[in-house]
Amino acid sequence: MKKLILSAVAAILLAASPAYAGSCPKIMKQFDAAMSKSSASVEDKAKAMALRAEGEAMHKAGKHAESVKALNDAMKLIGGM
Ligand SMILES: [Cu+2]
Repeated sequence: MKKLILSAVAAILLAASPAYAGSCPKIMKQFDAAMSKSSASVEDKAKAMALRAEGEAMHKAGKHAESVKALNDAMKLIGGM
């Protein structure tokens, strides 16, 4: 059931992709603020930084849904959400 909801959410995100164009920079800013306060391990921070870079690259490539997902994953790693 949870999987079903998640794939429905993913489908909506993909369909609404252009509407997310402005979300990525917002999340990146939130991430940078959260990173400076994060007490996550060095390892998790490194993983989060890699995901953030990936998210930024995908944002620039116009893949906003994927970008938002990577950035949110990065936020989770550093306890930012
Ligand atoms: Cu974007």
